[in-house]
Amino acid sequence: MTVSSVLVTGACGEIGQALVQSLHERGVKRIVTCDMMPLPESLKGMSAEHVQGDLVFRVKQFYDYDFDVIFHLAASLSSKAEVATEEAHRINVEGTMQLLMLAAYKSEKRGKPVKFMFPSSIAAYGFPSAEAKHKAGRVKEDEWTHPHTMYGANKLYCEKLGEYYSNYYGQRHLDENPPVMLDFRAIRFPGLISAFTMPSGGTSDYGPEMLHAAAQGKPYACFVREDTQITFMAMPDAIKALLNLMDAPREKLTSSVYNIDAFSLTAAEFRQRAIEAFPGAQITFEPNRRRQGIVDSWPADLDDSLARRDWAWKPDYDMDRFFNDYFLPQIRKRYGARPSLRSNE
Ligand code: AKB
Repeated sequence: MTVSSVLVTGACGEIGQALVQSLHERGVKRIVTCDMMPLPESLKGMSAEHVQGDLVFRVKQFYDYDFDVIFHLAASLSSKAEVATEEAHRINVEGTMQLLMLAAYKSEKRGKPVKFMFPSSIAAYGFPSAEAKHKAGRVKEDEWTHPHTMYGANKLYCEKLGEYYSNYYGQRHLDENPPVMLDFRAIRFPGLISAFTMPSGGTSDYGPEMLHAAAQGKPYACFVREDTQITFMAMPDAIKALLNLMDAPREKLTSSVYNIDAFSLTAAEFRQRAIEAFPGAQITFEPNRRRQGIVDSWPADLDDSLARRDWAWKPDYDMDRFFNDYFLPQIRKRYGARPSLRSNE
């Protein structure tokens, strides 16, 4: 699909930075970025315009722009959202609703659907206990959607809002000549790990935090138990998924919301991998009751067969390839050899 004009909100976040780079490499003509933060130096030549500020108050400005695709990545993540719930609701729900209304208006006006790409999350699920989660195994999109967190509830509700604005907004679908509606597509992401950026405010952060700390020779106290298990994915696969779903023909899609999966491992297995790669890494476990509760409510594994069937989803990185072909080579380039280990190596 030829995309000429794109808006990326949350462009300075982890997914945002990687996505802007990929859109630029694809030759997208005009990439407009929006974030609370100034654009990092590395992205400056790639964004035609950077709108800095609170999205909720910036959306009005975008009524003068034309976008083929909106990637709405701006969000307050799960751990942060639990300590500032009202603020999280405003960012996660109000921001999304404002943008959906913009996309609905633009789709109708130009007579062509604006694609609205939305990163949802494993946080949309909620198990009553760690036992129930392990018993359930791989979870399908319509199972266990009882989130325990503000962030998860926000994501699940925004999926519903997206479906509403795409299909039923103002009951216009019942008109004799229904207007063109927007095209909403969401992915429920597992925990993501980038070799280039660090997450902040999330609860799956213990995975990337542990690996980045080990690579830098810093001690790390993991905030969840050793047996904690959720599913993770390499950042390049997350970007590939967003772009593949964007490119998928609408008629092939049987859902607006898709699970994607790559590899599932426990915090103890993460530690083992980190120690093998960085001998001498100091990783201890000091579970935090509240953050532990959040990950205990998230699935250990996702069933992504719908995405595999409808738009040929397949991750490039399983657990071994993630460590050997992506994370370790990149992270070694980034941090170099650890001074504290040089004498032992
Ligand atoms: C978080 O931990 O909040 C996010 C997520 C799993 O959506 N990384």
